[in-house]
Amino acid sequence: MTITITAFERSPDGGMGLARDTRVRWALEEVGQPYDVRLVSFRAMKEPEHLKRHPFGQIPTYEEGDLTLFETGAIIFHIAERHSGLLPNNHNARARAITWMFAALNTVEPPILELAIALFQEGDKPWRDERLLLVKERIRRRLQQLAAYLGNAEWLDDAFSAGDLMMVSVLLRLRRSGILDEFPNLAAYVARGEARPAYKKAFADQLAINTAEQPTD
Ligand code: GTB
Repeated sequence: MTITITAFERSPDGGMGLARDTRVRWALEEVGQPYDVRLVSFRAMKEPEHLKRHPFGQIPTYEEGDLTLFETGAIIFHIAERHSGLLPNNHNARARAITWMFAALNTVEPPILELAIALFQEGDKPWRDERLLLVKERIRRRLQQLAAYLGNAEWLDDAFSAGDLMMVSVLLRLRRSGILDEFPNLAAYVARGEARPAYKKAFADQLAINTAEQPTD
């Protein structure tokens, strides 16, 4: 059955891979599933046709036959459950991999999202610098804990899993801030994720869309 995902027609990052469709693309590449991409503009995302797929008017979405999903975490969990390659067969190892997916989204990503909000939506506020300091402090606290847990291990729990895919994707958002480089083992962990052929293919495909000549209307 054909899989169709949605992605930004033109990503605000110009194709640096930070928009969440890259996570879904990466998962699909890891499990070897071909997919189509429906590109949507910011305006189209808020129109009824797209709101039927995504009640909050965002990307990514995932369609496969009569199944339509939104929320990157749910989409990647679905892909990992349907196809082998992203979740171990052992029940306990599988539960731990799923735990890391949740940890990436619910524990590590929130302060990183706060940083984006502080920089891009609250940058003109008089309290900007104080807030930035607090938010960066929260991020560093989380990264210290994660770095201590990871130590010299290659992946979070033995073999690469959907938990690593999600954690690496979340940490990638920090690269421009320089904070990631304060934690050499995490920076190396992210580099290992980026070196995977599936990530490279996913990144290249979304970059190609964002660097292609855009039609003028
Ligand atoms: N919880 C949802 C999920 O995990 O799927 C969040 C989805 C989401 O935030 N989607 C964003 C979106 O559609 C794109 S990924 N935004 C448009 C809107 O809300 O109107 C977030 C994102 C966007 C751009 C960059 N960037 O350019 O650096 C990074 C991340």
